[in-house]
Amino acid sequence: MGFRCGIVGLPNVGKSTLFNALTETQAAQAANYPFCTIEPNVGNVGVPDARLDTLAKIAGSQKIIPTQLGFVDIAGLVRGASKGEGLGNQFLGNIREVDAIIHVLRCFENDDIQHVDNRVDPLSDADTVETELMLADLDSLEKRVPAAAKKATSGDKEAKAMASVLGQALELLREGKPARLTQPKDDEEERLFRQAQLLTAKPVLYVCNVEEESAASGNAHSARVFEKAKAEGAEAVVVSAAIEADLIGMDTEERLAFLEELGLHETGLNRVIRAGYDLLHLLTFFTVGPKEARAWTVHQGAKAPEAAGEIHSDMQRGFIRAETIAYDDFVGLGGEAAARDAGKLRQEGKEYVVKDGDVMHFKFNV
Ligand SMILES: Nc1nc2c(ncn2[C@@H]2O[C@H](COP(=O)(O)OP(=O)(O)O)[C@@H](O)[C@H]2O)c(=O)[nH]1
Ligand SMILES: [Mg+2]
Repeated sequence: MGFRCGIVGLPNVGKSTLFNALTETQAAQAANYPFCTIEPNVGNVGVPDARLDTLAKIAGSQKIIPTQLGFVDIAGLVRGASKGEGLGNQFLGNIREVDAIIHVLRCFENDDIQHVDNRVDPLSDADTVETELMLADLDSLEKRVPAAAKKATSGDKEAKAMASVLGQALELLREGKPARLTQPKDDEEERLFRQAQLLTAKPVLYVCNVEEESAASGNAHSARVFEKAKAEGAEAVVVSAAIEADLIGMDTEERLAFLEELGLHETGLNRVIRAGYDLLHLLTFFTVGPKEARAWTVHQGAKAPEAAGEIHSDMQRGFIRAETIAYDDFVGLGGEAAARDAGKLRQEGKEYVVKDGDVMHFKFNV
């Protein structure tokens, strides 16, 4: 399906450093996985998940294949981007296409690296970026809302629902608030709202890029970002892009020693990837066998045939049932055969809503 997070932020805050670390480190780590950089600024990375290793060990799988998440390094945000300044239009188009936004904020002091406004102030930086995104949404809605309202007068149900959510979003933006505060009334409005692809409707993760010494505990700048995130119901993580860049090319042992020295338990990248994944309201299910243990991604709320379709469209088309074992049962009982004997292998049909951690095996006929 290909879920993507777009990395945005002002120039010189560490976006490309983070993006390169994400893709290069993962490329080296996932040696048995066909890593792909689709375009120079787009890369897919494996989502770290300890459960997959546990399942593979139990099943004696030869190969481990993590599920993937896409990242896009989106350059070109400057003040005035919403009016086409800099790479404005291209920038906005790139953001429109991603599912979630990773907003990198400069939280490190370093006189050698120029800040566009000659000061380190992540909250003000965040405002600058968010203002551009809100202006762009406002601009597009000022045109779309009257058109939608006109169409709604015909009595068409979908047109009415669209006019309602877009109208709500426009009100919010006029008050200087992001469109993500819009409250769709039902699933239909929710779907139409997503379809509208407003920039400020996308979920946001703030990444505080701090100096090396603050990677473990954050600093005063990142603390302010965390407060902001909390007030907005958004997520934030602390990373040092410089450390992540240093980790490129180290083997697992070197990496662990280096991280320990810095008081870190895992790479910041792992935390960014997982937080990005959480942001998208996704869940993971597994397929496990002697050949490979593999993780797959679907939206929360997806039913069994849709999950089957992630593996192959034939499996969705000819879906019969899904033999399903909960992760805890699979691990607790020690594998598929034992879970089956204990009556923990369930036969689930078309209406089954997939749960995070399900180990699944699809029966299909085409
Ligand atoms: N000291 C320090 N420098 C950094 C850090 N992250 C990025 N930089 C440097 O800041 C400059 C801009 O980084 P870059 O990733 O290209 O920023 P972008 O414009 O947001 O893509 C480069 O010279 C980086 O080496 C960091 O965490 N600490
Ligand atoms: Mg860059």
